Amino acid sequence: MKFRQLILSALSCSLSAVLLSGCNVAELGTDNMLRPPASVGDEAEITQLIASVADKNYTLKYPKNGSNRSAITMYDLNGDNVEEAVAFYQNNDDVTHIHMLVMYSDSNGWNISSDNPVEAADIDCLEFSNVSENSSVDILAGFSTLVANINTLTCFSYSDGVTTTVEAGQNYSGFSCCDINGDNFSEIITFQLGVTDYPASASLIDYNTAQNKLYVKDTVPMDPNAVKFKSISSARLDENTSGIVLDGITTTEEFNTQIIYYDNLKLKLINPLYNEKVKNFTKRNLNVISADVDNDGFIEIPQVRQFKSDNELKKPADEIIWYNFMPTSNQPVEKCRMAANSFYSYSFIEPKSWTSDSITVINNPENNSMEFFEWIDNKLGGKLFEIKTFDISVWELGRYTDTHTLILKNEKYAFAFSNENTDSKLALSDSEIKSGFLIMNENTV
Ligand SMILES: [Ca+2]
Ligand SMILES: [Ca+2]
Ligand SMILES: [Ca+2]
Repeated sequence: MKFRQLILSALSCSLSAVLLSGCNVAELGTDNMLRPPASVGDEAEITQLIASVADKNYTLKYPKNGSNRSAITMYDLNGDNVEEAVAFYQNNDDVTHIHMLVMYSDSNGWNISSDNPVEAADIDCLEFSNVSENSSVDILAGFSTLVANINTLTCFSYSDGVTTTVEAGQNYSGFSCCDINGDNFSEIITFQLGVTDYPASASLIDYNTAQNKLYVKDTVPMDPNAVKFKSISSARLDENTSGIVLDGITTTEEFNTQIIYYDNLKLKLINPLYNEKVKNFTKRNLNVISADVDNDGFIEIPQVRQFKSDNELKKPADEIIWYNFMPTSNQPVEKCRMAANSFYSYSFIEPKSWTSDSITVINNPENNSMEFFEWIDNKLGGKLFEIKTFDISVWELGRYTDTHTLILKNEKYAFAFSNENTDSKLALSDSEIKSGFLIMNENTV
């Protein structure tokens, strides 16, 4: 099924959008994706080492989710600038276990640190994060069970060639790591989609040093209607608070956003946008995900509504209103508004001078255009300008350069505007129109 979907392009305009890194991100990779693969020599030696510990017939296993999707992942666990290797395999005679191998290299070549068989149907994901509050980065491996959306968390700590098991075993559908309480060590936030006997919830998993184990510090209910997460990103919510922002797809194929953060005073995990009795204001049909749209380091969450029209033949465009969510005020704070054209995947950032409901935007599919009007006393007022999409071959013929001014073009389309230059106080200059234009990426679900 194809949804109308808009994802802001990070490379598009002055207003760029990028999912924050710094913490693990579920769907979109972090720097480990950019890491070069092991040298051919290393890889051959590692492969040989796996074959030496596995049965004669074995299969390499690949994590299905997360940013590390290889059977062999290189990562410097102990910070000595030499990478260790983590690999997954299954002996063909024992399909009830997946083995996780930790390997390290020294002057003699590659060695096994540990071979950990885990009872599991498959490997869900592999992340690296310092949760055990020592000098090494821990290995967090999630294993699938036979029940969909129920995975099991495992944690391993590596130091000087030795891998130790950190007691874990929590169930989850997805998880993300970030320093959610500001103590400079990562915690794990697990998400459970609603499954029989497992209510939809988020849990804060912390580390108990004395017992060397992960434990559930707090749990908060989540929206049971979210059946899948489109995007999970750890992000700064305000100066003092980091949280996890989740864009979910609901049973009715709508989208909504939930925010999970930790209140250090109440010592509680909070999901402020979910309340069983109150509609989540981010519920939307348009597939647009949370992002730092103005590149100021704080994530924005989208609300989508339609512009107004006084005429059935003039279909209003979608408007995306972006909010910051500040835990201190526990209120969404409006950041900026955009008129969105999901068909041609672009949007227009409304200038601050346009107060709420002072303008409206109409989609004109016959003309391939989005038309901007004054909105006065609940009626369409004067036209301010239009943005029109031309097939690039048509634009290159040059027939429209008298009426329209090019904003940008790509291999497929030319985007151009025609400014009415009225004396309306809402009118924009040509350069203001150009700078408000933003290309978005289109994807399919
Ligand atoms: Ca190392
Ligand atoms: Ca922390
Ligand atoms: Ca921002």
